[in-house]
Amino acid sequence: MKIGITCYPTYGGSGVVATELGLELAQRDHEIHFISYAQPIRLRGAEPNIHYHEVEVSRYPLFDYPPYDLALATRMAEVAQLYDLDLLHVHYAIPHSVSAMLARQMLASGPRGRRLPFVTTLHGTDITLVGLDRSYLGITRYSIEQSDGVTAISNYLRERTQRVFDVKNKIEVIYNSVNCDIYYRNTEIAEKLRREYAPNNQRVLVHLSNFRPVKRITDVIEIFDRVRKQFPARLLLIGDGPDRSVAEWLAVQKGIHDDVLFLGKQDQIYEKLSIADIMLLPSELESFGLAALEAMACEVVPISTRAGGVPEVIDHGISGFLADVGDVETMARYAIELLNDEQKLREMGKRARAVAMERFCSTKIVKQYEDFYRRVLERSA
Ligand code: GMT
Repeated sequence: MKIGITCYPTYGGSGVVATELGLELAQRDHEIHFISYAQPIRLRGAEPNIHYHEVEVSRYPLFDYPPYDLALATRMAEVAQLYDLDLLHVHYAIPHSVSAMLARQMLASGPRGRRLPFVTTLHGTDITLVGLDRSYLGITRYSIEQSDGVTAISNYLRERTQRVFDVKNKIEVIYNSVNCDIYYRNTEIAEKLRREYAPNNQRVLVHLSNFRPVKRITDVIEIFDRVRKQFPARLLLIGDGPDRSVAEWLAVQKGIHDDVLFLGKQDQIYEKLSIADIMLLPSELESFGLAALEAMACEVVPISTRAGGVPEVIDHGISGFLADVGDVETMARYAIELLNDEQKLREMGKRARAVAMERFCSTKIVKQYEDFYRRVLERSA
């Protein structure tokens, strides 16, 4: 198949999922065309069967708000025409599904009157936060209903979309995935990184996100502070975003800032995960929690919240721990208990990897997307 993929190319789980899916599809001999305003961050250089088409957004003095969605629609239609795409797959509804809908209309009314179906994958914040804003609600619902196929990354997100948006079309759940060949506990790399990040054999806790309020970064610091009172430990904070300075200040106030390492945005996250014992993800809401899954694949035990789709990823007490949102005492207790029992920590880490491989391995999930695309193409033939 020839597939156009659009996503947010910078940091964010939806862009990661879209890019990894594109890479996986390309390896299975599909021709993949990424269409976006920048090259997706996890594209690993020149890859066979992968093409990237940049969307240029012209700026004019009259445009206080450059219309990216229109430039994107135009580019989608052009690329589809030039490369004879079979379908578009957009990740994140706003504005990508609206642009895809316009591209489909443009091609249908063009000289060849060709049909270009599009699939929308809902990731979470496009529905739970942004989509519910009244300025976007109507168009989000409309573009979902207009999609030729809709997928959601968890049962939680499917139900929530159906309930809140009252959309009539069927939403299929296809879980997020992780590349288990790249994400594994790499002991060779870990040895080198340990010298850098935990030279005195400290315990390593990790958090990975875009530091938005929904991630509750200050809870991460609170949990770490409690753990740090019991063991020599280091906290690796990977990512960046609006709540970084609040977290920095809290770490300073608690006198633990020397052990809280703000690493900023990072590539090759799997390397850092290889030295971690525990991943802290105390979010207010996660439709899935890709960061927890990536940790699990690297045998890092996730401690997270019973929020949104997280319980579909982490089995409490088996492949990680779950607590109520804001309950930092319980999350710290789970971490301390685990770090006190090396055998339990390692066994749970291994179980976490086994779950990642059995249920969320990208080689399995990519087949579900292929199958979904085929059904969409058959329906729209
Ligand atoms: O969590 C974010 O802030 C980023 C956001 C995104 O759209 O990129 O993440 C959402 O999609 C990820 C990939 O599907 C999911 O793993 C995250 O759980 C989801 N975030 C939320 O629901 C808050």
